[in-house]
Amino acid sequence: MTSPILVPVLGDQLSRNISSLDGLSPAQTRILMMEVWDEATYVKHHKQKIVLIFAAMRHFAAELRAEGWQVDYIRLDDPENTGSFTGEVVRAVERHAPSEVRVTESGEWRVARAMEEWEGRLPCPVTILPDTRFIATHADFRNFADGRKHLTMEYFYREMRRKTGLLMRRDGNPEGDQWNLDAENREPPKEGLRAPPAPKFTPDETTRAVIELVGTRFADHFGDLEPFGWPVTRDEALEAAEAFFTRRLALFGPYQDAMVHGEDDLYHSMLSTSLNIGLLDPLELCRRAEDEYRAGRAPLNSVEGFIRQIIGWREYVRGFYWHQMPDLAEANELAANRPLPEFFWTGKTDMRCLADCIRTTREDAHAHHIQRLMVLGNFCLLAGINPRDVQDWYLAVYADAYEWVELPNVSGMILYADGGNLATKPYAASGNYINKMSNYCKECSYSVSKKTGEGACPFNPLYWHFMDRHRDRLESNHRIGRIYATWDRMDDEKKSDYLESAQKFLDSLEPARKGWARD
Ligand code: FAD
Ligand code: DLZ
Ligand code: SF4
Repeated sequence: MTSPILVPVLGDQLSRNISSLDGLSPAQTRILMMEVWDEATYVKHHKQKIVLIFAAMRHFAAELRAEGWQVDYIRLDDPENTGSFTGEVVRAVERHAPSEVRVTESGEWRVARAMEEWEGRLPCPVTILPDTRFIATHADFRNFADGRKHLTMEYFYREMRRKTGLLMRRDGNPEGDQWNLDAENREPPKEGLRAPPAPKFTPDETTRAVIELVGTRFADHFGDLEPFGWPVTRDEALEAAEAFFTRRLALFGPYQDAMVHGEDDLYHSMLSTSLNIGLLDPLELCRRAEDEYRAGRAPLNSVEGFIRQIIGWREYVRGFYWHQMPDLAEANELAANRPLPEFFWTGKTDMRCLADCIRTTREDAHAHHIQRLMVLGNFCLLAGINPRDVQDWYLAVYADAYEWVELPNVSGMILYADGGNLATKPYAASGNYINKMSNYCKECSYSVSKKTGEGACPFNPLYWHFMDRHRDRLESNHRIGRIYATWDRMDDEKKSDYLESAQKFLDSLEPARKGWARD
């Protein structure tokens, strides 16, 4: 082959429809895939996340080769491996003297900045193409955001419904005459609520080799290595999706916010890991969900709820990330400065809700949305944990975590660190909310009904401590300001009981030792 086009395909671009391969033939192309130390360690990812990416990359490379593509696949342990994307692209250019390097834009700011420097370092042109796996382009988001005071997701979501036609009627109105059925997505769990299990996939020889590699090379990273059951090929991901549509979707809506001890994922899809690396396409999933509604097999609140998560939240946070970076990574509106407690890594806490969410995170590299938001996130918000520690934790521990989706959720949704651009109010809640939406409290060593003092659920005093210390910032917020009338009606003794209980609890937190998230 003379002067091929070199196409680096990153670990979250494992799709035959990736824009960098569009219009190319195997004869003119050299694909480059690389397992690199920098990506595996810029935060110390959960072991299963590294297995997922490397195993999916190796399977994808094998599929491409079977179709006739020429793939340079650089393994982590290849002796010449430089450990970075840039180093490997430079080496591949030296090997093949390509006429052009063509790549799909990176999902992350950090890597996008590195890619922008390739042109200056390489003797050939570099073309960076848009990532067409997303429904909203960067320009779509800019058009939505320009001139708006608040970047409310709801209005963006409606534009995405119109753009895709999903759950739209011919007359231009939404199916069911309502855009958003969120109010029908909040059923507390019934006694004994159990969901059909999500499929787990037995690792084949390729995946087993990666498990061994990760067990050896990343032994000090957080999380259980096995059992590993995530889909690592498109066929497996499609099987997981089908299982969701036929067995879980119908009850996804009502129980979207419910939490049950031991039922880690309830009716959630467990598809984010496959979606985020390109094994599944967001639109194909939404159209499949819509089919279930049209065939009368799933109700509107479930199907709209699922579609909203994908063309609403997922697209929105991606647009928001690129719109707000790089400032978003540094934002700390509430001046939160407490270090993350050690128990986020060890799971050793008497708070049963937190212990359970951390356990599922350690075992599966996954926790569902309300666990991430209203248990773990709510704790970080109320306790005033600094955004940098929280970002590192979420980025490291979840198999679906990439900065474009993690950061807006962490800094915007849970911490209010962006000053309310993403969330119109902080998602602050006392133990009451967790008690209503879960069965955690029944067997907790704290009492959720006790407000202060020994044995009181820590969320109760922490809630008022948070409200009190941020009064200046939050009182004028029309969605939360009314809460101060309740605070003001309390007598001074009760107020100081709350504040003292919270302070005592905060003082008892042991900060995480260095080295969990980064070396
Ligand atoms: P389901 O509940 O079945 O939802 C379907 C799909 O909708 C998901 O697969 C996901 O692609 C999308 N989705 C749902 N909620 C969101 C959201 N808030 N933002 C973006 N997409 C969403 N999701 C990630 O993919 N990666 C992350 O790093 C990530 N970090 C998060 C951090 C915090 C603090 C919070 C509150 C949420 C985070 N989420 C993240 C969103 C959400 O929790 C996960 O997408 C979800 O738990 C994945 O499980 P699932 O596939 O079963 O989701
Ligand atoms: C997350 C990750 C990890 C752990 N390792 C690799 C890798 O070795 N090679 C690779 O191509 N991609 C990896 N990834 C995913 C990248 O971090 C991701 O592609 C970039 O962050 C861009 O979004
Ligand atoms: Fe969590 Fe409080 Fe309930 Fe215990 S009592 S499970 S700490 S909300």
